[in-house]
Amino acid sequence: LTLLTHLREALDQEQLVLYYQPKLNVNSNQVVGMEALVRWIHPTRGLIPPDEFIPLAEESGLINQLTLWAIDRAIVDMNSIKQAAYSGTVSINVSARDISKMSFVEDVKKILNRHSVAAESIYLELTETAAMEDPKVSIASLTALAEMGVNISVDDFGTGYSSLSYLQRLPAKEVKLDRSLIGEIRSSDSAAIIVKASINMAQALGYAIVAEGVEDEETREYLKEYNCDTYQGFLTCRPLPLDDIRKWLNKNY
Ligand code: G
Ligand code: G
Ligand code: MN
Ligand code: NA
Repeated sequence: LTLLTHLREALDQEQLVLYYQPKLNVNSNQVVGMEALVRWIHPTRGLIPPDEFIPLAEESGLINQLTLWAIDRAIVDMNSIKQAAYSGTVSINVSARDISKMSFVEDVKKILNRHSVAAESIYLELTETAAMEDPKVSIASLTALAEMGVNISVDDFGTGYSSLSYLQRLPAKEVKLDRSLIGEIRSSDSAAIIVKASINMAQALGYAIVAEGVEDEETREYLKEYNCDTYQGFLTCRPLPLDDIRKWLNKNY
């Protein structure tokens, strides 16, 4: 059997699970959201990271089903850990192939309705490259989602061909600065200048900023100084299974 056949079965047999990583306010460390990150718990191979099967899902078209599953599961999971310290908003990663279909908009709406959840409580993350692969349909579907109230988030900003001029064409609420830039703040003056300028420009354009991959307190201090809104990173919490996230919330908040 091929890996793809196994992946199809995995999706049907609940072998895919979502891990969650908190998104926190840079100043207060308040939890403002969670990012869902898929993992494959393979019966013989153990934990398989998304880099090893998402490309396969994208090529085969299985990604459409996988993404809708992830949105549904993330909503159910977040409802189960909503508490005083955490409102329950959740970010799900989506691919070019998801947004290149207008039917995606209706599919998302159905999931939100099924769970009676406000569109504003989900963020859909995608890279700019993904949005520009089939810009006509993608921008139309993203715009329809944004008009419904779904938050659009631009992931991995600062890598590839992402640029602030393309960004203007997307109905995004949030921009996530890639961890390759954030990781260099301490050691490289130019990286620090780029991060600071990107934060200023993106905020002036009206976007909320998330710094990804914050691994130490010193980097967080820089981000405070730069007025960055929120961050994610190993400094505070790695992506964890739902039960461990629940424990982490109970212990820390
Ligand atoms: O969490 P981790 O480092 O393993 O994630 C690796 C990559 O896989 C990241 O780029 C992330 O955006 C992507 N990824 C994780 N979960 C999903 C998912 O549910 N759907 C899609 N399309 N990509 C995901
Ligand atoms: O592309 P995307 O931003 O969705 O990918 C998120 C990936 O980043 C996940 O695989 C997650 O495990 C990883 N990640 C999250 N926080 C950190 C961090 O502080 N350091 C590093 N190296 N990776 C991180
Ligand atoms: Mn992401
Ligand atoms: Na990213």
